[in-house]
Amino acid sequence: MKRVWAALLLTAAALALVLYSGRQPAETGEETEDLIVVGMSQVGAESDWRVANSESMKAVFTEENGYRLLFEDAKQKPENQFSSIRRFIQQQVDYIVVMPVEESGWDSVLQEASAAGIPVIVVDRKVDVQDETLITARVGADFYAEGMEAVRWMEQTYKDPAQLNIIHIQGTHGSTAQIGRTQALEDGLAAHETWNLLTRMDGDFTRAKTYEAMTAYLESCEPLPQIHVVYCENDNEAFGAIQALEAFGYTCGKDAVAVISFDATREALEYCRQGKISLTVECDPLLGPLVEEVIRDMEAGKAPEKERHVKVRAFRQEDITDALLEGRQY
Ligand code: GZL
Ligand code: ZN
Repeated sequence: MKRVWAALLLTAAALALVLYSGRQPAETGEETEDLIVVGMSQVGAESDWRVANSESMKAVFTEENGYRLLFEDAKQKPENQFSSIRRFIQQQVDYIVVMPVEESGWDSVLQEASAAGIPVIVVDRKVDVQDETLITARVGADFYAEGMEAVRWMEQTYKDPAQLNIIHIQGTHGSTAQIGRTQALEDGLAAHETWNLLTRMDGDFTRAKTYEAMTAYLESCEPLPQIHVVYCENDNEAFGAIQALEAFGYTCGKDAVAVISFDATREALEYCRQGKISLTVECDPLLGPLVEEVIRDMEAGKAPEKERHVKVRAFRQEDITDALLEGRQY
């Protein structure tokens, strides 16, 4: 009997605590003492970058830190994100954090979140909505600036080339990372009439898709083209492209095929140290702490910064040292 009394007292105390803090207990099924409930919709697990990004979120939004994290993986399908967010709204979470797959299609579901009074934090890529007030804050990179880092490297590396043959491998169509990195290369092509786009293909940010697409392209070429630059919109595409190129007898590296990639994950830095990747542009995936800062600000009644950009850095072979690799968290 004593245990029953104790349980009753505990529940009453927890309820009092919840009422005191004015936080409506989110209906997450399990009893949530005064944890901040965060509904999180992640793109998927398509790349090394994405895995590091998810780990960074899970490392911050823990019960010890005062959170209950409801983490859902959309398997790169926008429609899965919309249903996740509608679930979060029903569960009356305190915050919605979304890493959007694509920019379009968000207006109605974010209006529903707004009507439910749930702040939405957009992380990494952007959403394209009519009413910007539907987004409380965005934390992520400037993808066009990343692309321009690569275009400037091309300009410095190939001074007035007779003809620079370029293959462009795009990321997930309609994602901000693809849009920004593509725009930079488009601007480079427009600015240099001797830059020649051999072909553009869809790598969807994965190694497998890129390996298939590059293999199919090279099989269609008779004779094999002279390739100077392969512009891959993330590291995993670069790994797939290199595998296919080498299978067709190409050499990737200095004074051969220059492979450019984005993310600067550990494996890409290794490729860069071997010279197989000529330039990899960093896009920091460790965004968990920045997202938490937004939530802490709001919990303290402060208006969070509307837009937080992470820094852009590029790595060439000569930049890769043991110390750099040891210091990397992803
Ligand atoms: C960039 C992120 C991209 C990475 C890819 O911030 O959106 O998605 O560059 C990932 O590796 O798939
Ligand atoms: Zn596509």
